[in-house]
Amino acid sequence: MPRLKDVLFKKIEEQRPRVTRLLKEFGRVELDRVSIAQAIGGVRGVKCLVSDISYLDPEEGVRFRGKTIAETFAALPRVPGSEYPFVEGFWYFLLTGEVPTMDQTLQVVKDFQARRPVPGYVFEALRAMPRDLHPMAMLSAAVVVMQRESLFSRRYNEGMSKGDLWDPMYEDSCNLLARLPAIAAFIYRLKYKGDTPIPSDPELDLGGDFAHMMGIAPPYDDVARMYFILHSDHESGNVSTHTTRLVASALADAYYSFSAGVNGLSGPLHGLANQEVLRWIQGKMEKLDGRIPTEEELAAYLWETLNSGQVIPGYGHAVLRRTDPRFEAQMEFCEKYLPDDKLYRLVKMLYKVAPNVLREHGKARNPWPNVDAQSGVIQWHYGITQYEYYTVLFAVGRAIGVLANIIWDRALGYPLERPKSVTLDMMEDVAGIR
Ligand code: NMX
Ligand code: MLT
Repeated sequence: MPRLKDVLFKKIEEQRPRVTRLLKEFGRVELDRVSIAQAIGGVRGVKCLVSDISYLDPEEGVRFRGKTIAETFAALPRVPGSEYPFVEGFWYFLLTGEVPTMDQTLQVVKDFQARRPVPGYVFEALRAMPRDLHPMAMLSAAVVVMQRESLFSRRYNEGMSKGDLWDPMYEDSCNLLARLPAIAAFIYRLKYKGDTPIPSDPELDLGGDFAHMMGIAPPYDDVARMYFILHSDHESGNVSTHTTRLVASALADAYYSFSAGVNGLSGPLHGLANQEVLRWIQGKMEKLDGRIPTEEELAAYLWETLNSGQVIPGYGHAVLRRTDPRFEAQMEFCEKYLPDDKLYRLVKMLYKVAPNVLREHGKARNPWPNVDAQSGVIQWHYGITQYEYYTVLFAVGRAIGVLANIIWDRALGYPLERPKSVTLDMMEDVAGIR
């Protein structure tokens, strides 16, 4: 049976001529134009990035390698006795675009198990950090510290051909991805469980081992698998994917690049919103001495937040114009496993009330919930009440998508990313007002 790396290389060889042809024969064909509003407004909607890993349709939501979330979950081999697929099989799928067989999946599981041991100095570095450091800062630092292991940097320094760069990028990415669950679980148990790490179980798959190292019983293993897959990628323009690719375009290795992506994810308008949702909801419950608010009370709280100039966390999106299907996928899980959970009932009520309030407020282009509106509820239910930790879970999932992206970036020889900036004077000249 060919290894994932061999299957990937075959795919790379198939794709390379497509890029060469597009560049050579059609390089001057216009994909898009840029307006002043777009230049000032965060490059919203400008088609200027390329990725085959996932695509985000505003009306439909994300597709991973052409498959919707439901199709992805249905197609991939499942962990025996579990309702969700192996994360390792999903990695195979994102990298190659091919749904792996069970044997191919198990081959990756085995490969990842061998790559799993985290160098001891990473844990020592984490232990030396102040315990009240945000877990995202800890994660980012741990990943950068592990840069010492980078094969890409070593081989680049030894001098290697541009066409081969994808190979050590693949090795670094697999090593990093295989080790991230142990690092994330270590941070959790260091910060919140009195430094009581649980060693990895070498027999388990990535999701199962993560649940085991967190010390949380099933079905949390399925929560982990679902969560990591759902958060993996959201086409390429989102802050964490774009940052990781941008940094990697300077031929920085996977450790430096992903650490930068983690830093981007830690912003409250991006991944940190899942922590903010819980903080916001808890804020309301505290005011009511733990009581679930009525719809009217919730609407008044939404207005209070908006009128004080803050955003409603977990609502709105830069691209989506409907309820995020990742929100719906998590809702399905909640309906099945925790329909009576207090927080879940509140999130459901919020889903009923918030879109109308946001529409009436009239600013947000998309009044519907995004992935972050739901994810903290599930974590809280399974005992992770330290909501500042939630974005770390998002980051472990996001690693799958961004690392797949940077392997392909090197495989297809994409160059240094370097867009052009203009001055306000220049824009006023173009507008004819100066
Ligand atoms: N609550 C209040 N105002 C909002 C919201 C919201 N949830 N969403 C958008 N707006 C405002 C936005 O701040 C902007 O105001 P202004 O004109 O004063 O600058 C206006 O509506 C237009 O923004 P949009 O074009 O609809 O959204 P944009 O693409 O600029 O931003 C987000 C997208 C996701 C940053 C924005 O919807 C937001 O801040 N949402 C809350 C935070 C959040 O949930 N982020 C997580 C996104 C998903 N993720 O994981 O990354
Ligand atoms: C993401 O998953 O990255 C977020 O939904 C943000 C985005 O797509 O812009």
